Amino acid sequence: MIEAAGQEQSTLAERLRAGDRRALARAITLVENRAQGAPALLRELYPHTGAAAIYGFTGPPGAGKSTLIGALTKVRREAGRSVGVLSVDPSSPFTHGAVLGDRIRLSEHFLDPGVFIRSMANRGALGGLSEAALETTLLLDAAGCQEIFLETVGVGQAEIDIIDHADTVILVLMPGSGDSVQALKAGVMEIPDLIVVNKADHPLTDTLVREIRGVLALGSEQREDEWRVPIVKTVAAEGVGVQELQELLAAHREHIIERGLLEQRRRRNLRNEILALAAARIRRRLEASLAERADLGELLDAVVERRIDPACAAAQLLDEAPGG
Ligand SMILES: Nc1nc2c(ncn2[C@@H]2O[C@H](COP(=O)(O)OP(=O)(O)OP(=O)(O)O)[C@@H](O)[C@H]2O)c(=O)[nH]1
Ligand SMILES: [Mg+2]
Repeated sequence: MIEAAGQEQSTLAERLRAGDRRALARAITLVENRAQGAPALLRELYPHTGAAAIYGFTGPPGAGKSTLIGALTKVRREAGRSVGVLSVDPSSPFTHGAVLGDRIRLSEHFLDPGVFIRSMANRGALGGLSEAALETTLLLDAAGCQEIFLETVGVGQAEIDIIDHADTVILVLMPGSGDSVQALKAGVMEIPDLIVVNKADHPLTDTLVREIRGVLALGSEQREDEWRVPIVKTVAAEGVGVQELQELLAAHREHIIERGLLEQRRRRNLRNEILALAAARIRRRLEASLAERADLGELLDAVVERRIDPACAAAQLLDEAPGG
């Protein structure tokens, strides 16, 4: 039985590596559902990943991320590159909305065998959405997608985790995105590698560009990678500015490869991922051990009755001294 399951996994991995779309779709579902075979599949495929160029697009709802990715996909397909798209929506409990939006925005690519599109929402990924997104990115990479576009909505913490899997981070804003500019200014979000002001057909476009310039000027001395963050104006729905954006993405990639920064960045991201996975394991282990501890109820009573403070209780759970 175990033998048979192993054999089936290796067949799936082989089919996936050969570019079989159904195998890829099935593998992603396994990963999303944390199915039993998923870890072995990822273990087998991991040595065959790392070749894809990964671009992460983030920004407020409706800014035009999907439309831009659709337009870029077209440009990259014309250059003969294969493309994978993963849209992640941490705010939505359902995948259906995202799928529907993508279907419209990316519809012209649906029949192209060189393009693979997938959406993922909170509901879809048991456990960590960020983990499922990373694993799906690895699957797309192993399946031979040369360019991977990750899309995630918002500028909060969960989104940033997902975008951390990217080599190049693109923030997409539209006129009226004042909140996002504030988030940048306040340091809620790290300064991205490129900023797109989409819907540049709107009269308030230049006001937004000026605001962004102001924020970028504040932090420019601190940037260690010597990359000047470009602001690109686009009208994604009409393809305006998309070629320029493509050229800047290529320039950024060249910049980070030439200086060894790509390797450095991936190393940093992988370090964070290992830590996050280890932390999740410790948490699961802790929760399992708590279920078996009889004194937990008493300890909780003591905290509820204000005899012990929560920090001391936590230390006690771990059999540590209360000091730290
Ligand atoms: N006027 C104008 N509309 C645009 C432009 N680009 C996209 N849109 C429209 O804006 C709406 C949202 O575009 P999407 O590409 O779905 O935006 P998104 O950022 O992916 O949205 P979410 O995934 O829901 O966060 C759609 O109706 C697009 O047709 C543009 O440059 N100008
Ligand atoms: Mg979208």
